[in-house]
Amino acid sequence: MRQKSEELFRQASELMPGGVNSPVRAFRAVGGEPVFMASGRGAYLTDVDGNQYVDFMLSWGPLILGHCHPEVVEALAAVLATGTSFGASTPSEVELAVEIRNAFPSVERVRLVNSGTEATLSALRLARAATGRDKILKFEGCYHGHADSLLVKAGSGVATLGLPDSPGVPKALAELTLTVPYNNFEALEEAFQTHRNQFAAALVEPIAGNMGMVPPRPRFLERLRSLTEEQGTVLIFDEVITGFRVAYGGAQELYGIQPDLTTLGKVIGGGLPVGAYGGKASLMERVAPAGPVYQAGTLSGNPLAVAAGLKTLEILRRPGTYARLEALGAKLASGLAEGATSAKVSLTVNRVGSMLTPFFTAGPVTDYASARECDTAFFARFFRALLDKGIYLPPSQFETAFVSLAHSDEDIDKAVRAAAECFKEAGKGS
Ligand code: KE4
Repeated sequence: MRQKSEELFRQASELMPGGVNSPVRAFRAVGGEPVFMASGRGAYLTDVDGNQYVDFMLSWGPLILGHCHPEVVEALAAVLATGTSFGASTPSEVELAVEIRNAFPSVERVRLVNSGTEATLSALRLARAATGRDKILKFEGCYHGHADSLLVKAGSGVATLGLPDSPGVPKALAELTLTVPYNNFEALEEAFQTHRNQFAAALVEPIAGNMGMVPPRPRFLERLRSLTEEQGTVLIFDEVITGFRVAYGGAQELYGIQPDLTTLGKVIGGGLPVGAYGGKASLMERVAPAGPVYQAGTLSGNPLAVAAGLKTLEILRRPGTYARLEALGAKLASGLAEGATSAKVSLTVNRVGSMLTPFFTAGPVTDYASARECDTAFFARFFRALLDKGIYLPPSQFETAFVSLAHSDEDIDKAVRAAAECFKEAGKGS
């Protein structure tokens, strides 16, 4: 079934930690061995053994147009003919900065980097420099890349400072990060009372995607915005997933809230390595060489990534794209929910637009604690059964699935039919 993948995984396991270049790809949350991919086209992946899958993982979010969109491939080919990297400014970087600013009015200045991690760590450094403060606030279950200050788990009490969430993170640094439950108003108020006027930044996924998909409670983001305003804390919206995904202007367009800084990634690179951070000119003008806050990158603004991103955004600006993404997302979510109900499986499907998560719990799922109530063993069986039927979900209960403009109604119908069978199969136990 997947002999070549298995052989490649054996080789990879002797060459790379866990046999992968990013942990979640290793399938440890779902069992079995990772599938090695040979190609992607539209909504489909083909693995090295020739098995085809309808892809709902979409490279963890970037491929909102699906794989190898012909116009994106054409744009990349045109750039390839002129060079791949110059380490110097290019006209296309200016174009992408204009498009980002047009889509995100809060982003008066922007800096392109090479990953979401780079974007968030740079935004935090800038917030600390601008406020002269060291403490930061983040939310349990939100992930912002692997910067030391962000690999921190909640301390013992809600308002106590953080503990390292990975070996190698200095305790002294972790103690500067406070982690509170997402969507928890009381914890938010307590944090800002206990550490009044001490937070340099509050960093949040305005729609969480890394505990599975969890939308903000009504008025939660508004309260966070007013508390940060009152106390001179830099509000950073991590829109690496949601930027250009849930709306062309991201979650801040959807909810009408302007953060001080925004981080972006994924979609703006169209599948190539990219990240960005930006916001108020009064903040961003502190970034080198305009100001003293240092940040740099050999491949920042890389012409290939910028070309793929520009073409992706151009296509997203065409009429009807977000209505189509909404319709596909709604069709998948309702199909999964109906299948679970008829199979008598406890399922809560959270969705905003084209990002969704089927949580194997009665729900509701509003934060990390309720997400952890999920029957992850059931999810693992469901994932593997779906995979064998040619449907590729993200290999973890605590990740977000996506649909793209390349998915057809038939693709969704196929996934819903397969899921209906897999609810029953997975329900029969391991
Ligand atoms: P990267 O450094 O992986 O480009 O971006 C980090 C990041 C920042 N902010 C948010 C909201 C993110 O979701 C991410 C990365 N997302 C994960 C999956 N949820 C990437 C997949 C992986 O780690 O392999």
